[in-house]
Amino acid sequence: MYLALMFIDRTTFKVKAGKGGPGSVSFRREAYVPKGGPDGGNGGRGGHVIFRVNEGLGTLLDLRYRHLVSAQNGGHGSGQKRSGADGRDEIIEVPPGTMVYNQASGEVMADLTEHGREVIIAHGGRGGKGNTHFKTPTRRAPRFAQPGEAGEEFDLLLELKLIADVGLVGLPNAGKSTLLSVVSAARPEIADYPFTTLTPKLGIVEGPSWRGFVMADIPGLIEGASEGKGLGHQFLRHVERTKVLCILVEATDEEPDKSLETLLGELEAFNPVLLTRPRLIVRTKSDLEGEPWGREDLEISAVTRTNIDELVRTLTRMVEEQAAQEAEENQTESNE
Ligand SMILES: Nc1nc2c(ncn2[C@@H]2O[C@H](COP(=O)(O)OP(=O)(O)OP(=O)(O)O)[C@@H](O)[C@H]2O)c(=O)[nH]1
Ligand SMILES: [Mg+2]
Repeated sequence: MYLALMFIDRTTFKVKAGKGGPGSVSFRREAYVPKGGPDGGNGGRGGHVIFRVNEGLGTLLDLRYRHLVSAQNGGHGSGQKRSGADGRDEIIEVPPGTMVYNQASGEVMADLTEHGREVIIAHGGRGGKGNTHFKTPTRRAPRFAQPGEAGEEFDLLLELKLIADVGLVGLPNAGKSTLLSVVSAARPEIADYPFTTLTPKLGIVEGPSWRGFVMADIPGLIEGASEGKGLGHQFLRHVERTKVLCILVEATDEEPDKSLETLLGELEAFNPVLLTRPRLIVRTKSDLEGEPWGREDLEISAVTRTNIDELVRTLTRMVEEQAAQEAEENQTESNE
């Protein structure tokens, strides 16, 4: 059942580890030593492409614009047995829960869960051996060295399962789907009649902070929803898992108090814990005429984009605060 509200964030790009540096062909040149032996050093290793889990990230948004991630090549070996420098590793940070697939084979290359964990996804090529390495009693002056090996290269597919952070709650026609469509890339159906939305839709909202959050548009709730009336009921259980509720009441609603009571009543009847969730009361369609109300935290219009940035900022802050609080509670629980 929860699957319906699960949303899969996906992105693809190519990773290319660095090539190993070539080994050097070199001979000692010293005064009074007529024929110096070989002294060519090894090439350095190519840089790896490494993935690191960062629990501060919530989506794959930051990676969406990358097409190729490549690490540095290893340095050349040189005379006096000097090794080339290793290429710099390239580190990509991903949120916990990221699955990394090889796009060509479909094979799972990594399943990244714990914060701080690092995995080498593409290994840098080994540096070539310098000619010093090839010296033998019968071959005192090898005039060759190894080239560096190529780094690994893969086309990757990353997937992350997301659960909604913010649930939009409102009567049918309140403007939930319209709001989702202006703050995210999601394209829910929008129409001037109730029950347009039949199944929940999710979208990723790019907020002011780099984390972003996931917003769920659920079918409108009506009185009796908690007992199974209308369409909202079966989806109320998804709202149970969101961090923040965003309650929408439209400006043209002639009985906004009654609507708000209905919505809160349905949430409570379904699960009283929902009333303890942080919530933001938003009056929608502020571009339309309506009686002044006063119980809203914010007035918005999706059509004129009034206060949309403010709404996103506020919700981002609320999601972050709630996430911190939940993390703290989990911590206390695990210490008990
Ligand atoms: N004037 C105005 N109309 C809006 C605004 N937001 C939404 N609407 C209109 O209100 C109607 C309902 O919008 P939806 O976004 O489909 O409403 P919903 O809450 O998703 O409705 P259901 O899915 O049926 O529960 C549509 O005709 C929208 O164009 C707004 O800010 N201003
Ligand atoms: Mg809708």
